[in-house]
Amino acid sequence: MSEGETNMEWCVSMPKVELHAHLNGSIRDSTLLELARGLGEKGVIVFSDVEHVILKNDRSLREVFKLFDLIHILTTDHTTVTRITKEVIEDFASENVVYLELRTTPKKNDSIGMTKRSYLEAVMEGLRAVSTVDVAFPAHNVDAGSPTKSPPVNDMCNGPTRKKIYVRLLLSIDRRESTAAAMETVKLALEMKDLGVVGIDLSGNPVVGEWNTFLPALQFAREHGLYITLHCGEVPNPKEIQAMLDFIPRRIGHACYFEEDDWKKLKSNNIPVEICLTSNIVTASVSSLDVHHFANLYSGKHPLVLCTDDAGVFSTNLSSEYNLAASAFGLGKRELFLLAKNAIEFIFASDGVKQDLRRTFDLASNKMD
Ligand code: 6MZ
Repeated sequence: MSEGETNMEWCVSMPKVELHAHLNGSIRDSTLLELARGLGEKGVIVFSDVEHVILKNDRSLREVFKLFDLIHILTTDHTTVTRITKEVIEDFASENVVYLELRTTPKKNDSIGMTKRSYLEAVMEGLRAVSTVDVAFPAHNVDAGSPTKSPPVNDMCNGPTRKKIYVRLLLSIDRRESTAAAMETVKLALEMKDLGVVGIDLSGNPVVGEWNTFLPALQFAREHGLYITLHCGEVPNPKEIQAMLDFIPRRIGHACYFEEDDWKKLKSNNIPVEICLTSNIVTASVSSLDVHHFANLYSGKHPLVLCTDDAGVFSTNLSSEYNLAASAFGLGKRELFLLAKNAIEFIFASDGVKQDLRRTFDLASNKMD
């Protein structure tokens, strides 16, 4: 592979690993508009009031969480959850994401007979509904999780072979939830552990809720073999950041408002960071890419992975995030490729999947220039 400059086309063609993508944040605008129009016709919402909210590009962190409340009104029924899951997976696969850890908050809505479990089953139905690519997911039986049984993921995905994407699920605890609700999510994740649920995420509006509310459920999850990733330092909250780092999660997301002691703790424990450049800039969690912590972590060889966060909400995709990192931080093809490949080491799936993915990247590297 040459040392040369990258461009968008090259970034799309490179295999990639996505580890921080929220299902309801990754929906196509066209789907959201269609759903909003439908609810408008039924008189549930006023379409003209929400159209511009969906299409708006600049969003503060506060506005993002207001938008999620709207998105949830549009999407939270079983059929729609299945549809958006299918579309989101197809969209990631179409830009050559070869491993996707998709996270979502199981939701309960008595009025439509939705339980956290039935929500998750609707998500799994969406995985099965994907027809344009092969989805490797334990509940499917096509994913053996072993390099001997599963064929290598299609190398550059441009050839005649069908694309294949590994998908694993993380169940999110929303910071608005109680300890009991968080525990219910963890127990559901444990029941579904053999079916492709690999971990727990703590997310939601960072100014809402207390770390101590979620800690018992997170401890329980870890004791029972689930991996944990935490949204950490998305707003300034020194005490919470220290408490989260003391928990030593498997990964954290964001790390925007870290102080010196936090960096020390993060680095000494070698905790990988999920970096979401566009999300951080759009929400003004970081004022500009010139001062983004990516540069310092990257030059210090700290484990990190580029991610989209909410590809729909922030109008981005993973290839754009790599392209952005290349231009903002002066990375060439080889550096970008290694950055993408290295993410394999921080995934929550089995060693067999990791080996298969390493092979995919090695095959691709011979073909990329
Ligand atoms: C914190 C976020 C987030 O779970 O309904 N979410 N939490 N920070 C962010 N940065 C912008 N982006 C998304 O997907 C949407 C939910 O993911 C969390 C929020 O809880 C949001 O409601 P699901 O599929």
